[in-house]
Amino acid sequence: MDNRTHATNAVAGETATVAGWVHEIRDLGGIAFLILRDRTGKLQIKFEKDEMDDGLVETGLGVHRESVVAVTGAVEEEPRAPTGLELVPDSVEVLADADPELPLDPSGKVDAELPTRLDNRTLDLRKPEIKAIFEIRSEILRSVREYFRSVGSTEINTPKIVATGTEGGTELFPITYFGQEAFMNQSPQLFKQLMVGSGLERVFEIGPIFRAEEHNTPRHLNEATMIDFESAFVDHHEAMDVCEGTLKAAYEGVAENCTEELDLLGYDGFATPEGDFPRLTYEEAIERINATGELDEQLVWGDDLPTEAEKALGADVGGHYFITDWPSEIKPFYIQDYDDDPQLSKGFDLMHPQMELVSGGQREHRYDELVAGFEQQGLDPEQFDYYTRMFKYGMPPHAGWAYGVERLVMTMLGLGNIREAVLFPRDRQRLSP
Ligand code: AMO
Repeated sequence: MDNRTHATNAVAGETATVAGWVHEIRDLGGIAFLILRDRTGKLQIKFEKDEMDDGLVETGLGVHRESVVAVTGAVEEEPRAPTGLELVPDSVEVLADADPELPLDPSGKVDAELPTRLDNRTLDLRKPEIKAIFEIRSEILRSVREYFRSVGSTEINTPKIVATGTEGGTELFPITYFGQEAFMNQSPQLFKQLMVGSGLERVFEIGPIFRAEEHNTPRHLNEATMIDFESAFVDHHEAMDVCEGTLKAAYEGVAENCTEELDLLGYDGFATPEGDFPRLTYEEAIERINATGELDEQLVWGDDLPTEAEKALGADVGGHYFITDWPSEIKPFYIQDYDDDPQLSKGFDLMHPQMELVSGGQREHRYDELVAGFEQQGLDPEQFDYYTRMFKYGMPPHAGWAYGVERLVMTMLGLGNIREAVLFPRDRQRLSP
């Protein structure tokens, strides 16, 4: 299929065909270099003008930057070349010429603003340090899948076009489905729960979710990728154990398999989280936040945590941690409350010092309590009949959670904007490309 030699696999003494992009042409007079770049790195191609065929020199040096070329020739050792090797060409073929006016400079010498980069993502990802983010994202997903399989979880795919929302009405994107109102799904929540009652028992899904978030922030997207997990016969504490294991597996996979990418991103010692993550109750969390004195107004029981509160607590804790036992009122209808204190829920969040990464909890699996929960939150249980009905036919106790993949990438790599962690972001301003 692709039988070229990659730039960094060239071996001195052999004849090789390399193919890739013209990163740069350096003309020193009698001698000139074409720096060829492919996904593995760069290779110097040497042109000695007086000693080589004129046509060959003209083609090799006349080509515009970022054109795609295939070059065949002898690979030689050259200590002065950046990689210690260079290729002396016998033939140069231009496979795709590039316009001399580039919308951004993939060599990175000229900085481009984020919107320009996102408009020209193809060129943006020719920069090794940008490509590295997506190699790492891919490794995170690989490690997470492997971890899920190791704990006996089956990968599922659930519909993205749905009749009802699950996470609150205002965030829904409506669409028309053959003349009927439908929505883009905000979360696989109800489907993954239905599957713990099926023969599968323990499932995960990695897929897109859609939210009509009004706010345009550095950590919200209107289309994101979620890693969802749900398991029968576990409680919220065991679900947190799997959540913590997943996060550690992702960091370990990256530490082990992405050393070059971490180097490119300037990491000097990439720290994988160690030890058990602290589990603070919501009550302890607000006490600690209030004690930092960072907030203008003290938080009271029942308040959701504003961004400044998350940051103050994150700085205080100094690593990943869970917040458990949230007030029932600020958690969704599917989260179970404590029987001895219905104000308190078995919902939890996994926090990075900078932001929330995961929400989850023990679910209400008892039919009557579930339907009562719908009514308490002002939802019509009739609309969710396809879901509640299955709770009449043997729904085991279960718990689960969901990560936002982009937030995981963003916090792992210290990216300032969530858009850096997604190829083609969807936000209030951006619907194309
Ligand atoms: P929640 O709504 O908290 O929970 O979402 C789970 C995680 O997904 C990420 N996330 C987002 N990332 C980027 N842009 C967004 N607009 C966005 N919205 C959410 C966050 C968040 O922590 N069904 C529950 C999960 C469960 O209980 O299993 C849910 O969707 O990292």
